[in-house]
Amino acid sequence: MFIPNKKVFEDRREIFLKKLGGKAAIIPGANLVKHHADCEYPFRQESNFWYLTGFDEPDAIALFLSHKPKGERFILFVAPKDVTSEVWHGFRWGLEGAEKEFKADKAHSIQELQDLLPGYINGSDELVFSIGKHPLIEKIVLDIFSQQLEKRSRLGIGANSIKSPEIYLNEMRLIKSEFEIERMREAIQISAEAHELVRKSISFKSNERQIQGILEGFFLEKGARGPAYNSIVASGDNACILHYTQNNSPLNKGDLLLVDAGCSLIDYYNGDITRTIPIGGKFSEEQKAVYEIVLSAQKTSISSAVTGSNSSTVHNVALRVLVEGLKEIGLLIGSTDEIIENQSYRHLYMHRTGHWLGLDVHDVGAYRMGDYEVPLQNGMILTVEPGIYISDRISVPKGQPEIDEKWKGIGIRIEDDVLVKDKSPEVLSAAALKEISDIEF
Ligand SMILES: [Mn+2]
Repeated sequence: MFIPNKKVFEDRREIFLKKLGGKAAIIPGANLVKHHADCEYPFRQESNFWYLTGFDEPDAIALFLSHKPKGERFILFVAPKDVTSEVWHGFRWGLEGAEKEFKADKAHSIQELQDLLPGYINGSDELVFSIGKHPLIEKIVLDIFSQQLEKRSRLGIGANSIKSPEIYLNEMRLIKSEFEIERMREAIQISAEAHELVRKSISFKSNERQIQGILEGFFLEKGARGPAYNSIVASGDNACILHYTQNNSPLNKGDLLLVDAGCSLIDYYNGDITRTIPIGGKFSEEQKAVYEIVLSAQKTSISSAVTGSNSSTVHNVALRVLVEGLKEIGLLIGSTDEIIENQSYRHLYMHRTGHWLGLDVHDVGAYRMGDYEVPLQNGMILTVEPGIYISDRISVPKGQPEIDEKWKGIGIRIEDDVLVKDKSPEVLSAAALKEISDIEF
């Protein structure tokens, strides 16, 4: 059974409680979700709840009561021990485990939430709860809040507003601690090795689905929880569908294969890597030309991901190289500035160049606030993933050249996971090779 490093979670709770400054936070965990009939999707804990508790069971709720004295601030409501239920569904920590192993100041059965919650949050001027995300308990929280509002108008006590926990947790989660960076290294290393294994096995495989099997089998083999998100295994023209997950087409030797996949560790840290490789071992002239543009955009973009830069710069740097390259091969015409200004590249490159990566694959944290760009800092981890997707799904913008058939069906993305540092960023996914000389065979 996995018991996470207790100190890590204690430290996080301390920082969170300090940030709350007198408020009472209600942070629900995830519930099981029905797949069909009596079967559920694999359990996936809610990331904020996990980040603060390390508790990996469904139907739990954590309270953080910064208005209470030390020793009464961290309360867990959990599913109680129940022999019959545990025989069917597995071990539970119960109330005692929640206090002993997960360091709750006090644990209760989840059944008691409605009765006990008002007492716990009394005395706090503000509540912290994410509205719209937890339908099972939202009514309980809002009923209590509404009673408190009434009380407040008569007696001057009780909560008078509800704030989002994201205000406090997003900025904590955006900067990764040393502990988290190590966990991310492991998730990303396993993910990178899986991509290497795919390339080495591809000659013996004939369908996208078999590649998915290699990836996800490797994740489990290495002790990960499984894929961090639905693996994208897209050969040929399928690669032009950004979130293609059918993964059931035959592999043709002359095509490219785009694989966007990463694992999630037992404690939910994720890798997110994309590689595009020639199925038959050699790029065609056109495939190579497009690959070189994307690779060059990606490397230039990665080198701009340093302390003090920002995610828009990382995107714009990649975009400029892509546009220049597409002009060179005749798929765009005109001035680079105008093409960018008018977005007349969008039929070939239609997404941003990256995102934060952590407990969520698209991790929390602002990229910009209005006109203000959030500067990159040591300890942030982001993906850098430019691409070019050539198909006739999106019509060519006015003034741009029609696309010659020889280019169609080429979809290329190259994605690495990058740790921001002062001088040069560290590519955590470097074990997955991407140079043409390394991936041709
Ligand atoms: Mn990504």
